[in-house]
Amino acid sequence: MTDVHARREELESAMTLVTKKLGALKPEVLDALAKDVREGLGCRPKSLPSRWLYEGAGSELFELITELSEYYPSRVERAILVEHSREIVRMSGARKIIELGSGMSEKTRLLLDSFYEVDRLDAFTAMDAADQTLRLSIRELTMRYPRTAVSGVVADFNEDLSGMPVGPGRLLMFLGGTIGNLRKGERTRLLARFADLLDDGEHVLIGVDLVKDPDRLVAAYDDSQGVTAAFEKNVLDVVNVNLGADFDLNRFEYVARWDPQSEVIEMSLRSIGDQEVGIKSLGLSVHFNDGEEICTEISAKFHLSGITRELNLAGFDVVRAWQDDSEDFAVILARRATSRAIVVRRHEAKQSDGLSNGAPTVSLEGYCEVRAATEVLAERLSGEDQTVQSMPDVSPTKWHRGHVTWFFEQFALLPHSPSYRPIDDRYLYLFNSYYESAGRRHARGDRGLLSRPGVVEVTSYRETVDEAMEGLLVSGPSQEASALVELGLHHEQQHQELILMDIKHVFGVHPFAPSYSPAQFAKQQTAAPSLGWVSHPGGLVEIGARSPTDATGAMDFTFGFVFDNEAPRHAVWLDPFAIADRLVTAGEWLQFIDDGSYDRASLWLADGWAVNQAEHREAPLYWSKGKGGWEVFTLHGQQPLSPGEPVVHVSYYEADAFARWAGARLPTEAEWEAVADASAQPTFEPIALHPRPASPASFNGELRQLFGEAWQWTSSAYLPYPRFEPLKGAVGEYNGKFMVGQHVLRGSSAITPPGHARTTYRNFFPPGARWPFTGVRLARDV
Ligand code: SAH
Ligand code: AVI
Repeated sequence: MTDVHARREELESAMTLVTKKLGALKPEVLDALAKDVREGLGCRPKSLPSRWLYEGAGSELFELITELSEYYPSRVERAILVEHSREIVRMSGARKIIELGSGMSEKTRLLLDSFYEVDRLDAFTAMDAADQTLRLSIRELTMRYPRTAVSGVVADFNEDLSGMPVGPGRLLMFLGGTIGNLRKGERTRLLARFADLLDDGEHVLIGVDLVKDPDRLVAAYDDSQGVTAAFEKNVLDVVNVNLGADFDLNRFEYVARWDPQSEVIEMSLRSIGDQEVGIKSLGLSVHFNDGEEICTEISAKFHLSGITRELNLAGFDVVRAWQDDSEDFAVILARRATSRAIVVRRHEAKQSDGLSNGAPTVSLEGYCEVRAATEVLAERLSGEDQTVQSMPDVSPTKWHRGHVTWFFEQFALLPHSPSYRPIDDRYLYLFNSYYESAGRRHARGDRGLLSRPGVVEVTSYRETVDEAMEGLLVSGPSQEASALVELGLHHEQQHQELILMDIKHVFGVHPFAPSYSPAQFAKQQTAAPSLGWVSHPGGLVEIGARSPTDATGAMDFTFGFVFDNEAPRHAVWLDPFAIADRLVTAGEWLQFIDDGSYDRASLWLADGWAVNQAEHREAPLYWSKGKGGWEVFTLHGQQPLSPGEPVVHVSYYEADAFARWAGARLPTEAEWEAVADASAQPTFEPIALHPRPASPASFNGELRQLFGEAWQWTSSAYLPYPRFEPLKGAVGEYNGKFMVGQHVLRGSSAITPPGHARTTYRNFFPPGARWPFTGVRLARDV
């Protein structure tokens, strides 16, 4: 006990000492701090990059952290290095050591000693953003290793690695678990940069903290003596001293929490009460709501398999990984692969797993491909076709082509291409859809009144923006700009589907029912394969996608693109249920009609019944009775109704009434996703234009028509998932603000562009909508 008390007192006096030592930053560093503070505190959620934690008293507070009983990583890494340093010397074959985020290179000395002993330490270069700490460290190391060329480079490793010494025989060390303080996208980029800078056969040595019992993790980052809290709060002092801010550190409390989903410790400072903080040098006043947090740092924890995969994708092969007996921490030696292997791996990574879901990528080719696909859809349409708006929900093709272009102009070019000037300021008004933050806009229902700009002007608008986008894409856009372009491409794909469903409506109200595509159907089979049921035992399932934002709230599509409404992944309880193995067919719908169902109030929700009465509904949209029986209007023109094809263009009310009539119900979106997750994933089939009959069942339990035929109404209201966060900035208006009065549809349709669908995709429409390609899959309780 006495020891603990004495230690505590020692720590307290050390903390008082170091918190008084607040040095001012150099002018060039000050600019970087000003930019980070302006950006990080100017948006929601608020954040500050963790590199600033080490300024002022930060580095010394961190040294105190490493001595805490709860903070095991430094101790454990040190023990691994003590035990294995000789092996590392031998296996790396290195003579020049470089350390990133070196701090005081305290543990590193163990390793350096082993190199030095056998005369293999020709050079040691320490790289760190914290200027004063680095100087101190270099002074000590120069004395310790007189035969070695010791040098220091002050740089932010996320921004500038140009000070990296040349080879051969380099070993690049990144110890302490600091790689976990990077966001996923930063980490991927940094590892790839390491591979680019090193030569074939050179090595990296990386320390990673491993996933473990959350209680131990939280204790390590929220110690009983409050040293970590003082370390995190120090960043506010750094802003106070260097930018003339008046943060009152007593009005912020430190919070550390474990996020089991992303396997990250999130550290933040939470405002105690509403408050206004002035930042004199920036001429800013920042408001904090009571309880609002500033994310100051994340500390990701790893599994050996995951970090090995990340290293492989970046271009390294793990030579050896050393762990302590409790598997708390790992030190990994990895060898830089051949340049050819790196090119192949990166190409494969892009094509397949995790890094991209095969849909648009932010390469120039990816951009051009999506943009061209829109023009291919519009090619069949005359200027007049492209101008008509047949109802307020429908937009003219010409407007869609302009609007998707405006999206890139407004969100990618204007903020990220300083020399870009809009071709015509009026387009910013005409082609804004619903973004309040982008200013005033033309009324949605009046889009069909715009005879000008004509299709020729819209085409040249597209070309001008494409040219500027090419410039942006080849200039190596920032992570934020790339993410916005990626969002813009998925947005454009959504409008490709809208172009087709809207033009179908435009042609559908035309007295001669023109056809969009003259191609005839392949002869449809008439009978539907019999309907089967796939059972699910129920229980706790997980649905949804990983969040498309990182810990600071910035867009991060490293794990594949998803819209914000698909996240976060969360648990849902399901009771046992069964789901139909195919969609409801037109033939089954005919039986529903023939049974007088459109006239039986008992089958209908009140709102649906009211619509039936007001509009004399008796069949799905686009169905009509012709001389030879029921006909259906399609993008191929008027066609006889084929009983085997899936029913499409029914409202939620109709879907719900049909399910009741059939003695079943609609699935919830969680039920749909739970079964879809275990079934065939969406393919890259080209657009079919009209839903096709189900293939005969090949074996039990196979779900057919999940994707590519008709969107499937679910009984789930379109609501935010638990802990939903809209995207940061103006694009936060993309989805979240529509989360009322609509229902979720799952799957995709015969007009969804290839590569756009996902198992977690949440489409949504008001319950009365019939002009989208909406169909029905039944479910029932078991
Ligand atoms: N490697 C030491 C110190 C770890 S503390 C150890 O294991 O004990 C993390 C170090 O990384 C600090 O010295 C900090 O200044 C540095 N650092 C953090 N972010 C940085 C950045 N973006 N660029 C350069 N150095 C950074
Ligand atoms: C430097 N880095 C590895 C530390 C960590 O464990 O993430 C920083 C730290 N922050 C709070 N405690 C320690």
